[in-house]
Amino acid sequence: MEQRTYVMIKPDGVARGLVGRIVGRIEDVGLAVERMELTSLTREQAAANYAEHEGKPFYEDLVGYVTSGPVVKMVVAGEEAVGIVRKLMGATDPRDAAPGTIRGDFGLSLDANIVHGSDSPASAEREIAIFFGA
Ligand code: IDP
Ligand code: MG
Repeated sequence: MEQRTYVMIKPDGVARGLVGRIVGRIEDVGLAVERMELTSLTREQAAANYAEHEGKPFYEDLVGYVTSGPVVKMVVAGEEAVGIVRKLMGATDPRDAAPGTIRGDFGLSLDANIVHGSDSPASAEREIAIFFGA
């Protein structure tokens, strides 16, 4: 099924100069970047994006981290885009992420894990609205 997903290169990915390689991996598997912008997130946007984690011990650090520097936000489209981007990203903890995945190859820690991708088509719709409007 043709889908859209929200992808964000987190501050560590931008700071380390990984934008081109990450976009390349997305394009290599035939997905299309429909929107892309280098920007800084407001606290409100970060809190809305991670609302499911509110109250967890890492929540404040996570919101602080993703608002600590510029990110690259994207809308990525294509056949099964949501699941394929999650596969490209690899496991949440870079220590568990397989080699060949973005987090497996570049991630340094659980909070600095390079990239965000929506976890379902419903999350994608919600997140695209938060970051790009309706
Ligand atoms: P995901 O990014 O793979 O979807 P989530 O469970 O949705 O993973 O968590 C969102 C983000 O919060 C993760 O990418 C990671 O940066 C951070 N995170 C998740 N679990 C922990 C934790 O236990 N400690 C610190 N940070 C965490
Ligand atoms: Mg998630």
